[in-house]
Amino acid sequence: MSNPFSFHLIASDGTARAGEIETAHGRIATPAFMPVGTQATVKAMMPDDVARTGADILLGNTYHLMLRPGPERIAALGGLHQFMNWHKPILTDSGGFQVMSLSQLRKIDEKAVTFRSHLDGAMYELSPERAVEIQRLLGADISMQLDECIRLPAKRDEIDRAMQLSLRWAERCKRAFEGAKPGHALFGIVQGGDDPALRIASAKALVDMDFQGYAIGGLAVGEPQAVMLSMIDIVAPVLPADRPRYLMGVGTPDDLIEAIWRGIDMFDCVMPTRNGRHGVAFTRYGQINLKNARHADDPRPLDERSPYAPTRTYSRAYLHHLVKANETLGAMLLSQVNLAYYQALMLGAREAIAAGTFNDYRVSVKAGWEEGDI
Ligand code: PRF
Repeated sequence: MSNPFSFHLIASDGTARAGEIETAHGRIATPAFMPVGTQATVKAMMPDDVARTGADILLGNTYHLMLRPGPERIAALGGLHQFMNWHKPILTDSGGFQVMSLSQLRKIDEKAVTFRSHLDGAMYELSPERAVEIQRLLGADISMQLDECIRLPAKRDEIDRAMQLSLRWAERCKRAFEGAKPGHALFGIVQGGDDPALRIASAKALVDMDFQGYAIGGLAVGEPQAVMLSMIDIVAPVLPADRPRYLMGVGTPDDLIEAIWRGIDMFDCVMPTRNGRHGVAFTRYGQINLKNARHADDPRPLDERSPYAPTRTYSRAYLHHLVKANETLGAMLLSQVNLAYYQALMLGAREAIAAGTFNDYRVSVKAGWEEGDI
């Protein structure tokens, strides 16, 4: 029998928090960044390499895996951890957001979202109950409720409707999750767009339902960073201090630092791996576009002081060459370099929070991005 799911705070510094989540597949130090492993792989990376960057947990996607290879097949093959050879915790997103951004022809009603697969045109139905069942078949340590996320800007009526529907789906997901194995958790998702009153109403209603953790969804969907941060400022105080808080699909290193400062514990984003595959490195000096011809003769590594060996080892000239030649190794190395940078940023945040110096840390990492490397 595995340990129950738990979260405890280790330290706080103003509203910033450092803590630890315990799951069926082990511990997650927070603030935590979750690399995105959409199709049962973090693109261009071996699972051991993902772990070596410092990741405690990965994100998987209900939407992609329900279409291919199918959750029943993954369950028969021993679950997602076994299938992809990743034996640390996995959080799965519920699919609602991906249906909205990827599928053609979709219809949302009270019962479910019905959509046409972007792969072969077949019709699928994803209800709150099926979303929970799929995540159980995958063996997710942390499952997410099915929600409806809408792009901003949007009319208040539309934001309100999607938020209320998400609350009703939250209740159905909670009921469907009853009887889950120990060490597994279900998180609710706060919606409400850029409307403070709707955000507060959503958060309060979810807190009354008593989830094991709370996500803030519906942000980084077209609004300015200042609006996103003000929504976190409004929602975080409504959430219980003893549960983890997850900002979905965010973001840049600056977004992460600013959100941690406001009390967020968990993040996921495709940015480090996607930008890496497109030739962009994240470093203490900010983003470096290795496609740029100015790197062609540069023998320096990306960051000679990095604790991560590949970041110290390969010259900018070599990385430039790999990227220009479209070599697979370029995508592999830059995905690793970027995830290692994101993880180092999280480790630095955890240490600074424990030391009570998070604001100094925040100011100094931002100064590094501003200064650049020349
Ligand atoms: N809901 C879900 N997944 C998400 C989001 C959301 O609102 C976002 C928004 N940034 C990213 N991923 N279920």
